[in-house]
Amino acid sequence: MPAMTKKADPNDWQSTSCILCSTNCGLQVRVADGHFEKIRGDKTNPRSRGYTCEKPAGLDHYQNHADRLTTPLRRKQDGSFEAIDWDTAIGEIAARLAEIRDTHGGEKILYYGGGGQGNHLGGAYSAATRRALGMRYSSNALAQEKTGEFWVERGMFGGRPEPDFEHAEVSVFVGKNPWQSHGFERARPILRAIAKDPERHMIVMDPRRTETAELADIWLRVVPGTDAFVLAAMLRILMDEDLLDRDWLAAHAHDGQALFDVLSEVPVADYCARAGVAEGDVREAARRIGTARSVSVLEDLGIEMAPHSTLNSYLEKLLYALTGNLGGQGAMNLGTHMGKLIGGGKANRTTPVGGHRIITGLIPCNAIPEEILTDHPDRFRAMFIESGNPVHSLADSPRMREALDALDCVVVIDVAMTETAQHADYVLPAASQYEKVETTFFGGGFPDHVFLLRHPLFPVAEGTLTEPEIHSRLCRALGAFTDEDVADLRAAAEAGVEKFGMAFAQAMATEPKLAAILPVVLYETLGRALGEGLEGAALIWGAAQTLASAEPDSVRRAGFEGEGAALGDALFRAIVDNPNGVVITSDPYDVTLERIGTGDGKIQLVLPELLQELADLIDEQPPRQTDAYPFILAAGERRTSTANTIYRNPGWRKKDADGALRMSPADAERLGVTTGGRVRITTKRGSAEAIVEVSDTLRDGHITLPNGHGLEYPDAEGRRRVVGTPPNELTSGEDRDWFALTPWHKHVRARVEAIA
Ligand SMILES: Nc1nc2c(c(=O)[nH]1)N[C@H]1C(S)=C(S)[C@@H](COP(=O)(O)OP(=O)(O)OC[C@H]3O[C@@H](n4cnc5c(=O)[nH]c(N)nc54)[C@H](O)[C@@H]3O)O[C@H]1N2
Ligand SMILES: Nc1nc2c(c(=O)[nH]1)N[C@H]1C(S)=C(S)[C@@H](COP(=O)(O)OP(=O)(O)OC[C@H]3O[C@@H](n4cnc5c(=O)[nH]c(N)nc54)[C@H](O)[C@@H]3O)O[C@H]1N2
Ligand code: SF4
Ligand SMILES: [Mo]
Repeated sequence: MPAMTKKADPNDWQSTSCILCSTNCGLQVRVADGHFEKIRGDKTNPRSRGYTCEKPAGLDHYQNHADRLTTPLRRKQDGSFEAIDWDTAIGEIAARLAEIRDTHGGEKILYYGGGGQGNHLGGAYSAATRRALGMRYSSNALAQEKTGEFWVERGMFGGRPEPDFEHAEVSVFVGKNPWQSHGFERARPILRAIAKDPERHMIVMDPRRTETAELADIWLRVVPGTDAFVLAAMLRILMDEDLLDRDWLAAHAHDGQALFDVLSEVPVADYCARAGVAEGDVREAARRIGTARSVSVLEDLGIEMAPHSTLNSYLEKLLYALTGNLGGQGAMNLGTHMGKLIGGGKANRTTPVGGHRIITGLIPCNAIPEEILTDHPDRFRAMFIESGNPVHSLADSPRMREALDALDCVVVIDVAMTETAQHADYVLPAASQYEKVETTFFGGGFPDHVFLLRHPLFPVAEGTLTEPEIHSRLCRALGAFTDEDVADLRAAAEAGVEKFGMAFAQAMATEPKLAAILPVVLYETLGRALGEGLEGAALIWGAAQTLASAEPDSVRRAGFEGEGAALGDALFRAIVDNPNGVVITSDPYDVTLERIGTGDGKIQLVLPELLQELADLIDEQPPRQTDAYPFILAAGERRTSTANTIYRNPGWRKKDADGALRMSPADAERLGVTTGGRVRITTKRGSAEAIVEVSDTLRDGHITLPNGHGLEYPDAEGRRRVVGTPPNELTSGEDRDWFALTPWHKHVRARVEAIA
């Protein structure tokens, strides 16, 4: 097959995308000598249209830093690591995991991770290794934030509706600070435009006066952890004031009577008082939502990582579902999907030891330690961790370390020597996200779905391999395939993509051995024919074929032509040729109602599992401060100085270098501290030090720490130091949602003392 793209001139600006948050804004960069030299927004990207925030300016801190891994490592008896070569590493890992499979069963090996904010291809290729080893369980960070929301969306809509804030008359943010955390394209200009426009309104529910709250028309400053009361009150007001879209509901939703019965018991004034918000403001917010032409709503960690997590997600979705804001410009819409962000998996599965609900195929992160630290015969015996740092990012870091140390074998694939890698038996160094083809499967937008496949900007770093290559070598070492098995498909790929498509379909239908490791087969055949650097794009060909066959009209509306496989091939070619992003599907708004995937195409307003919790709110008093723990700590706030743990070098932070503990002026005065002063934070789980920043954006009794800080990194003398406060030394896996087990990181009871 001829090479699909010309080799880039290093002096040219090259299109790529940012990997620091799920928005993945388009970038243009110039690179030289293995470094980023210049970085700017890509005006030709159809989605971000030149926008970026300040964070990608530091991307060289990701690409080049002192903690990058450059060789496979093996743990020695004394606990230290020794460098080994790739063949030894692959051979030993395959042998040890195969032994665990043969002794205890492959399902005793837990897969964790698979991707972060900018890379989802590693996880997609891991499907082959997982099948080769008989692994059945997996988890990743989504199962400590979004699984409750996914369950609600699946139950109500059979899909994941996307907001359209660019056009919404009313925009609602619940426990979400898009000014800092984004979560949709061009967040800051869009927020500013809404704030300026007298015809459009913004409603924000947040206990802190965030940058987004500053721009809001109505800011509901809830007492932390009381959102369920406010949301329930708003729904009751919509009912009472006849603001439900009854005709629309009759046409598009199942009967909601069981829900309305519970809502009609909600005491509006009482619930507003419990949440510390003025009833008039809540009524005003409900009226705006109920009377607007279009409403878009976005929730995030502020309600997901807080009491009533899954119930909050349900009530938040009802705000737009009951007012008919599904389908239409400025409202919520159901788009197309390129590849799978979340696993499907059989329904009603539970975890092997604790019997916890598995949602969208993911074991709740909070269950992981208890599925290991037990003598139960079904406990996990090994973990395969890829592009995830559970020791640092999951609740209760001490217990996660204990769990990893109790396993028979831990394998970590990462670019950096992380807190998790420190506890591995084998560490495999991956090529960075700018040294290989990569992409993400986050939502691509509606009505136009933009997809972007990044090309490598740098050669694969010495000593590292890409994830597809690692999985291919593991599968080979496990005996899952040989060169001979894929020889015919290789020849077909060399003859062109059309020939390959037919041969591949045939092989998948007749050779179960190859079908089981489909991603690696694609990589070894079509991938090799795509040419150096593009091998990992092979799976995207498969995804393009799947999309073209599932949504041919949407793909054609985006300008692609062809029948059957030819349509998928055309789509694939455009994706590979446009690293600045390409519109892959285009939809009319009314397609949303046709995409409701509940089985009969109607919205489910009643989720029976959550109705009792909603009814029981009546007996719940809001959290009271206690003498032992007078503060509510939000452990993990998005700031200009945070990007999960993607930047490990603290030198990238120009502001907030230490990741300050924010507190209100009155609290600071009471404790006798000022900005820059040192304090000790103590929770029931642990204790840590932090520097204070006095901030009038906080309520009294509410304190916040940034997420992603407190990483270990070598200083100028090469000594490993922790800079900032690692939030999960303070959190516990026990404080969590009963339904999805989501941790209450925004609601950690804490005590603070000044230290001299
Ligand atoms: N700069 C930056 N951006 C990021 C990231 C990053 O690390 N840095 N990470 C990305 C990721 S992985 C994610 S998941 C998103 C998360 O994005 P967000 O969820 O927006 O981020 P947070 O700041 O963690 O929490 C949002 C808000 O919840 C509020 N909050 C706290 N307690 C409560 C409460 O009880 N009720 C309500 N209503 N609100 C409350 C906080 O004050 C905060 O403003 O950000 C993404 N974007
Ligand atoms: N207390 C508290 N804890 C939190 C949060 C909070 O608000 N409070 N936020 C939570 C949220 S929402 C999230 S999403 C998680 C995020 O936490 P994690 O899922 O652990 O994710 P990241 O920090 O995004 O990065 C994961 C890993 O990917 C590695 N990596 C980068 N590029 C590559 C690559 O190309 N290949 C491989 N193999 N590895 C690579 C990085 O070095 C890093 O170790 O943190 C969670 N933890
Ligand atoms: S908004 Fe997110 S993806 Fe866009 S430039 Fe900032 S960090 Fe990168
Ligand atoms: Mo996240």
